Amino acid sequence: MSRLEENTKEDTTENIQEANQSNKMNPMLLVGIIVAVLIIGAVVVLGMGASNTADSVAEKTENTVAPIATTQSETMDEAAPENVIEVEGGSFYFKPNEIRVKAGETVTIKLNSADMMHDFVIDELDVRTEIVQGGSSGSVTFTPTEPGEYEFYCSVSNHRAQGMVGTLIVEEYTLVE
Ligand SMILES: [Cu+2]
Repeated sequence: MSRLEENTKEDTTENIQEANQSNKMNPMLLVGIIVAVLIIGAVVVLGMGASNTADSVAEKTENTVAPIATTQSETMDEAAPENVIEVEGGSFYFKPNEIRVKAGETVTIKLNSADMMHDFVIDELDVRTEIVQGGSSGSVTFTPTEPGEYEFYCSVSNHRAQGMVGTLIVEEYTLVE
């Protein structure tokens, strides 16, 4: 056997040993990489899971909130533009002191206080605004069903006796085409 051949043989052996070593190293590296990937993957999945949960919570919150907002705006749209009757309350009067509405129609009475505290009350119809301060206003929405005349008054102190009274006239509902 020539020397060259021996060298080649040694080289080959070394190469095989190196290959064996690297084959031994690779599994450890692979395990390390797999563990790292699993950890990263778990973190990513958990992160996505968490954000998905947050998203769905946000969606649920929106879904819960939205209908209320819609209902409120619908209610205001129905009541606000057409059937609001503004009444001024002062010491000691209502202006106007005669209000006409139609039976079956929803009406909002908006009481604007010109001075001090007043409210707007109709006992028979269970109608009552909050007591409002001078310069501010309060309202009550109701639907009278029985035609007739109803007294409204201010229930603060002795305002009713001093003249804070008026008449709500509920007229028979008639179809207008
Ligand atoms: Cu009053």
